[in-house]
Amino acid sequence: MCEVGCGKHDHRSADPAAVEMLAIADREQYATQWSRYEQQQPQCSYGQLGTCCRICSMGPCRIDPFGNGPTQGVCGATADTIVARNLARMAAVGSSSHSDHGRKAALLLKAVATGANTNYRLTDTVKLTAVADRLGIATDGRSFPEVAGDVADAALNCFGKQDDEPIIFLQKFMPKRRYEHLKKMEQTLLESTGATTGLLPRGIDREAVDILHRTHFGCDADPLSLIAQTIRCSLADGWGGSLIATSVQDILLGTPTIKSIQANLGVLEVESVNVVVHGHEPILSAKIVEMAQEPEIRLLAVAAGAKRVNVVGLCCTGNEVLLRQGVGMAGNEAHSELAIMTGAVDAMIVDVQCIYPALADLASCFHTRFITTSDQAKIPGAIHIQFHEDQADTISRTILKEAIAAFPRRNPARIHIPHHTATAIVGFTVEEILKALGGTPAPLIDLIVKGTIKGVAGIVGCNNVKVQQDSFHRTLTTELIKRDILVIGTGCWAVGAAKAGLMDLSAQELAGDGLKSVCTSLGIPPVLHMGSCVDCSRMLVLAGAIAEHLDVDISQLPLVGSAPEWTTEKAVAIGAYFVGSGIPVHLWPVPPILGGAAVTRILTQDAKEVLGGYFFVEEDPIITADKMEAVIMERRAALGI
Ligand code: SF4
Ligand code: MSK
Repeated sequence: MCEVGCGKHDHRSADPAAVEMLAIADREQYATQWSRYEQQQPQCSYGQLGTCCRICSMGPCRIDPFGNGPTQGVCGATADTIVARNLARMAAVGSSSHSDHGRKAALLLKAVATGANTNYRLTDTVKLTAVADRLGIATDGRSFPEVAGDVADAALNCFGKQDDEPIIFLQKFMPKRRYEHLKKMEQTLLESTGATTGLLPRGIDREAVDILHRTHFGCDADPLSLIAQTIRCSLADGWGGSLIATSVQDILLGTPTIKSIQANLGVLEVESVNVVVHGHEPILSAKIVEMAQEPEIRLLAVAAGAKRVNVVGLCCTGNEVLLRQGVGMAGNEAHSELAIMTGAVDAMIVDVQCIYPALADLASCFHTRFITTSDQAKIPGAIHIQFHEDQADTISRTILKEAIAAFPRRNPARIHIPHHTATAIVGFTVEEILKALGGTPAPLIDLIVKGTIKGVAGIVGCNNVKVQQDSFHRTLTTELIKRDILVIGTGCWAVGAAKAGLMDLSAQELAGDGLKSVCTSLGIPPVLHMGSCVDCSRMLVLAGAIAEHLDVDISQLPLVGSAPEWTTEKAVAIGAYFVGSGIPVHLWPVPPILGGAAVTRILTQDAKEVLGGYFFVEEDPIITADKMEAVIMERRAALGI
């Protein structure tokens, strides 16, 4: 509740729409992530430090890093071994989640290319040709389906190949100097430390399985090689699975373009059938947006007494349809329960990742149909309608009919939609950024060299109940643009920034004079929405384009990353592939590594020398901005600019 009792402030969220809904949650005694978090106190400090192990049945073992108790598990594993194994497993899960998403997109591309799936089409053939060219796949005189089939094969081969060559997407998209640097570092690590674990990923599936193997009881106990494999697996995500997901979705669904949208719970409409799409994979949700426009569905909605079907987004599925189809954004992760509490959500359709199981229970208190669609994310209490890509049109219609059927069952007395929305200019893909710059990164580089823009900060990640929702996102972002640092980013950060109005043109006024002048002349906000979590790969590609243009390594560029309210294992993988790509990354909350002194040193200090990127932790957003600016200024000085 509000600490000062005024009802306007709430330590749980910086978003006024959330504060409004939380007052209702308190009044109606709805359980939320915040109430369950309180019930979890005190949380296990061994878990927070990363020093608990339950890898085998001689455990669970736990180690107090301050020396109060045993210094080894039953098998002799040290705190560093345990911390490194736990971290590696987090990265393997995060990497697998993104990459399995990419695999499904690639399989669909193959099916569309061969004609086995006619529910989707090759929407963006310009992107198809660009990806094929980059991969070295012939395009001249060939049909688009032929080329698409080869692109799909190249992508799918990245998952399952068995030789030791780095995956083709990484080979072809990672800038040459970074690639050569990682290759050299593999050799240096071998010579100086005897670490034989490489850094360049051989196969997307293989690197995750490698972690599962090496962290099995009685395998790798060396923190250094465990961390090297963590980086390798994460690079397979960033320059592999996630890049494949982004590239293929652009080919199938269209590369996003710059557009204006509305963000926050106010996008829900009292008079319309509200359908919230939530999760990560846009293959279904894009189809739902499309089918909602069909005459049959529109007529059914009107017959049920509604004005129309209003599809809106949440989390990253929301980001995907927001960027491509311009649908409204209801909120980020911490808004998922609050959306249902408005009493105006007729159906929440979820696919995979970042979906609270609690949503099923909460939906049962309302008329809301909570519909799961993936066998990888089944939730007790939900209605399950399994999605199949080859029946996408039919299944989307079935789902929309469920939502329409729920509409008349609303209880008008329980409807409360906060009237908060903000305008956001979104859709800043690499293609759109380069187009705005005249087709080349040169103008952006000139501005950075002149100091008009000091550098670029990439912010990613989630909401975390341990941080006041969006508060870190808002303060850090505002502070960075004030210092003439262009902010780009994805995921729930992007939604938070959009809701805060930081992606509106009016946010130019918050920027420093240099950044403001650039944004004014280009007609863009100082905070750029680049997409969903897998679209962090767009940031890698942008960094790569700048590095290639300057013929320097990414680790020399005035770039810095942050995941200021991170929650998920995917964020661990993203952070690790940024670091592996040469970009320092700020994290808050503290990752579960502090119980391992050597692991902490490797990730926060040694990594800088080997990779150029490293992690740092900071709780205060202003001090974080100081530290991120310091990274940028250090790199500028090293470049002599
Ligand atoms: Fe304990 Fe070792 Fe088993 Fe972990 S692997 S639970 S440290 S005995
Ligand atoms: S949805 S991974 S809570 S950003 Fe991509 Fe948000 Fe984090 Fe999920």
